Amino acid sequence: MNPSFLAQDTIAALATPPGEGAIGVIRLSGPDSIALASSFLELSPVPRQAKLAVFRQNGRRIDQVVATVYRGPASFTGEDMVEISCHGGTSVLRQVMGALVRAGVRSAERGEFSQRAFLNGKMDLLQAEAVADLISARTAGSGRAALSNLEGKLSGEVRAVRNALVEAAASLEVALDHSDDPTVGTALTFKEIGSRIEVQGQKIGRLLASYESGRLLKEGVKIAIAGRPNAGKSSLLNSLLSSDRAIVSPHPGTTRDTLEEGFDLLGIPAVLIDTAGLRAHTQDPVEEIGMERTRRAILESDMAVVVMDSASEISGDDERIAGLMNGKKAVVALNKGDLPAKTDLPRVRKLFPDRPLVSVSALKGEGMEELLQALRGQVQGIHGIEDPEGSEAVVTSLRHRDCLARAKESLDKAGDVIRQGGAEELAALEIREALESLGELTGESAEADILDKIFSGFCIGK
Ligand SMILES: Nc1nc2c(ncn2[C@@H]2O[C@H](COP(=O)(O)OP(=O)(O)OP(=O)(O)O)[C@@H](O)[C@H]2O)c(=O)[nH]1
Ligand SMILES: [Mg+2]
Repeated sequence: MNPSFLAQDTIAALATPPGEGAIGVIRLSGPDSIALASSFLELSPVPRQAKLAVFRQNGRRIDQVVATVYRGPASFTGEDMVEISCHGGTSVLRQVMGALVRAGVRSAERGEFSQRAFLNGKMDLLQAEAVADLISARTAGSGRAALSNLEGKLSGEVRAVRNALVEAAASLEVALDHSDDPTVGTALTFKEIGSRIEVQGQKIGRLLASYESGRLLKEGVKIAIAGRPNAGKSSLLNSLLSSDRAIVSPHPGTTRDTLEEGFDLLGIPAVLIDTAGLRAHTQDPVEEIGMERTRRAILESDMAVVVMDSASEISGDDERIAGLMNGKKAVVALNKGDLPAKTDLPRVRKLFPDRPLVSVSALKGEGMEELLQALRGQVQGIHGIEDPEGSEAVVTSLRHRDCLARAKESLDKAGDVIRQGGAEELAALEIREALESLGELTGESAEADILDKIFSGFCIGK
């Protein structure tokens, strides 16, 4: 981190989506932002007080705006900032941005406001990433998890672990430095250090376990819709999405390729995947490729909806599909419930033991609520996903998981050394390694290129 970072230049960007809108917000950050903005419009002398003003360039009126000044460090980035709420027209925003750039403001890079906030100590890396997660959250559940991390939930827990370990490492190092002088006491005894390492290791373990729900909340629960040709998979997808997304026809083998669509599973983000129907024999090489994709989609999904045609007998294809569901979370949708039933229900139960069965009619849109509840029930067992207030810290990215896993590994090694009465310097080294990994997580010891990579994934104006 570069403490002399504080603001060589002043940046600006449109903070709202481009296109027409009631307002479009342009924000500036950096040492000259207030002086520069003042050359175009009259600002309130009082920070955080919105003021109605006219944005003028060379005496020409461009827009009537509302501007707010923030004095650093009491601002999002920690620098002086100005937020100008313009009318959200493409031409107005282009002219205002153009005028600022000609006056010496630089157009901000992706994530540059957040990066400045991070570099100025306004938030740590986990919080900055949570801002991006909150912006891209597609459902209430993922938004809640992101907000709680933005407010510092995850950072707080990681910091508490770090503090406990710093003390343990310091005690070990004092013991090392004075190993020939038994009169020098340390804050913690060897035994206390051992149990502290164990407790902190368990805490990291719990955070690691939250990755499953974190990933699902961020990326969406992948739900493959599988079944034999013509069972009504594409019809079911369309019915759940309330749109004609996939082609439906009476010809078996209509769907050739997998088709994915985002979906709100009663507050939890999901991705529905329509697949090509699976059958034992086909002469068509394209259909064969499609079926291979179906098998892969099932394998890679978090759960499946097996669609069966309840108006016909169970076939060998249905049995083979049941075999693919081994060890997979699944719900069986007995489709075409509007037609006379021909399926042998006890046999279906035997084929899919312990799996919820729901009778639906994709054609008529019946039974969808029950199907959603059954799918939601499959998600319920996942640690932390049902947490209504987002009160548990949730790890949401592979980066987080990797840092935590490395920290845990180092701590486990340190624990082993101490248990076996081994060398203090080895244990101290492993604890230092763990601290380094945790520092990478919060950004304190993250390399510049890692930071650049993270922030460049943000949107412009954030
Ligand atoms: N009566 C009735 N017909 C249905 C229902 N669901 C689907 N169908 C009909 O069944 C036929 C096949 O539907 P699709 O949704 O294309 O079936 P699919 O499983 O996607 O088939 P493939 O893509 O070929 O694997 C179409 O003629 C649908 O109109 C239902 O609930 N009731
Ligand atoms: Mg289909």
